[in-house]
Amino acid sequence: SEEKMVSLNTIDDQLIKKAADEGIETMWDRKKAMKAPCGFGEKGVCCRICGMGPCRVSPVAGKGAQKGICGATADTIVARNFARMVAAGTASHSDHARDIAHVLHMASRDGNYQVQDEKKLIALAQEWEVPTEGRDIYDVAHEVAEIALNEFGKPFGTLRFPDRAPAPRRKIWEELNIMPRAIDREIATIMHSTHMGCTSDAESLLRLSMRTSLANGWGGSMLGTELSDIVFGTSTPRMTEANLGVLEEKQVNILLHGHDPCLSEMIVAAAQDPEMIKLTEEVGAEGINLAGMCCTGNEVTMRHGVKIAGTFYQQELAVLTGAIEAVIVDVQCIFPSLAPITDCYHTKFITTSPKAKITGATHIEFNEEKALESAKVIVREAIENYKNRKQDKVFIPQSKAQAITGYSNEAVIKQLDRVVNSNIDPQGTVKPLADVIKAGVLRGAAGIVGCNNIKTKHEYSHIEIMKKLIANDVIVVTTGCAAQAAAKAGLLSKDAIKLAGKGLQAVCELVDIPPVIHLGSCVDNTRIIRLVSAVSEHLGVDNSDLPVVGVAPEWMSEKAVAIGTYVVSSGIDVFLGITPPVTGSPEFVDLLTNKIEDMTGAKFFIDENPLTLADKILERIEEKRTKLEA
Ligand code: BF8
Ligand code: SF4
Repeated sequence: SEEKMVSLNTIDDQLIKKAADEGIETMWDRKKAMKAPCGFGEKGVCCRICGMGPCRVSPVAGKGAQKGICGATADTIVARNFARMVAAGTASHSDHARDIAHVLHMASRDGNYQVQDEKKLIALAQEWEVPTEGRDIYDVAHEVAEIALNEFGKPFGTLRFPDRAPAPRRKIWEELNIMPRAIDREIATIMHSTHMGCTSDAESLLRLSMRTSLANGWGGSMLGTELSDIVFGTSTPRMTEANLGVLEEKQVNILLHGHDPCLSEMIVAAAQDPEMIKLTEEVGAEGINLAGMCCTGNEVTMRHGVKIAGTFYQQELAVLTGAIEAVIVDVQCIFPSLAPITDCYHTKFITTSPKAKITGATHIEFNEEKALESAKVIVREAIENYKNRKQDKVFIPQSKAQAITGYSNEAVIKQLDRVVNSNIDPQGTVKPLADVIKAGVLRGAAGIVGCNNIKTKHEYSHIEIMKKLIANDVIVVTTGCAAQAAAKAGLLSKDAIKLAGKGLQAVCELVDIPPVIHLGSCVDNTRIIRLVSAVSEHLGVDNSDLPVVGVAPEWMSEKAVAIGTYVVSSGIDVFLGITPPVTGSPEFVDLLTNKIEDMTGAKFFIDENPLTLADKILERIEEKRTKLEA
């Protein structure tokens, strides 16, 4: 019911009540004002692609308009709309990665951006056959960056990273003709093929979507992860705290929200600058408290242990505390409503990217060429704003949980090394993980990822599914806002080991990890597909043979659609807790939830009830086990 949706938990409810008392509008008010969503849009059968439309065709066969003016059927319209979501998601992740490649290209020994992980840079250079012997590391970095940038628009050939996939998987991609070419090219091809009067065949549109999604997972997103690790350091496990209780009464609170570490890393550096610390003392604050939100929150927690203020749905709630001096954002998942809501307090809302200018915000463009200086200008705004905080409007809910964040694949393997007898087996492989999965000590693994969505009770699905899976000896890795939900629920701490089944408990104790493992931001879902691929290669099987699943219980963004599609295309089943706008086409639903399995060995499962979704996940994992053990 409506009531249940708004009632989140005592912490958030207190802030929602505060909003009501102060006459401030939130997403829950707007949801109410929206009334029922448009049935055509919900089912994906509204086409706005040309000026003869919009054409809304009937989602029911044999009743109402069956075709658009041009003759496009519901199947065509749904498949085209889906493809465009994949293209937008791929563009977002990949354009984020492009900025990091540019930053690597400008990195220098005495500059603001440096190479933090030389080992990873050298490994990538060798993979790409860039000479490294006797060369200055920065020359290598610049050449690697240039190759990375060429992956976006090279006129010939296919992408480089798909070479990292297991051989049987590459064969499938070649046979399906979905081996991705240049990243920008795949996005452009979708925009072209979905233009009025191009591809109308639903299955062809799905294949185009798959190829473009692979240009994300094994292209743009993977570059995002790799190059971020090289420039900012590969993440290592660290203790942190999560939820709005991390905000400090007597410090300058800066909320870092968005995605791109090029900005947030510099804000972290600026906040430690002696000049900024002095200014903080001058305004009478006890320090600068950075708190992260959404994927930027993941990026800075995994590399610096910066505390997590909360997830996507808490962005307005964070401002409602009245305790934030500045909300600093770059790109993606930022509510335009942050402008009017920050206006109700002293809080400054600072946009920094020409790609995400927001009406009513203060725009201070971040200049990568003068990154630290630029970040200091922004941080100064926040510090100077401390004196404007209105104490009578401040309410910080006293709730936070302990969490361990920042397991890269390298960090996971390091934990696994604890159980390797180096007289028998080499260190530095996924063998211990592959062994316990094969033996059934762990029944399987799940990547639980993605957003919050107002269509469901916030975080309930994430947490219920995580708890059910770990109790059944399924190890969970997590990224994005799902990871932050897990942090807030205490599932990223070793205390949560007691919630796990016996097998998983034993594994967690032995290798000293929590049962739910934080692998980073949403671009870092590439860490998951690489980990799965490493286990497949170790066992000499394909990804689709493993008892491994992807789950997006509360997804909302186009990026999530692109991720889900590349995960299925990579041979891993994806379980969705929110129905995508495809149900107006029985053919496309059948493609996603059935026929795609014949192509990729994996498919989508959709169920909006998290409890039955979890049952289906466990069932599927056992089904895959039967084959693996045969
Ligand atoms: O890329 S999980 S709400 S923050 S889209 Fe956005 Fe979804 Fe959060 Fe990061 Ni990912
Ligand atoms: Fe209508 Fe076809 Fe134009 Fe879409 S492309 S708006 S279905 S005429």
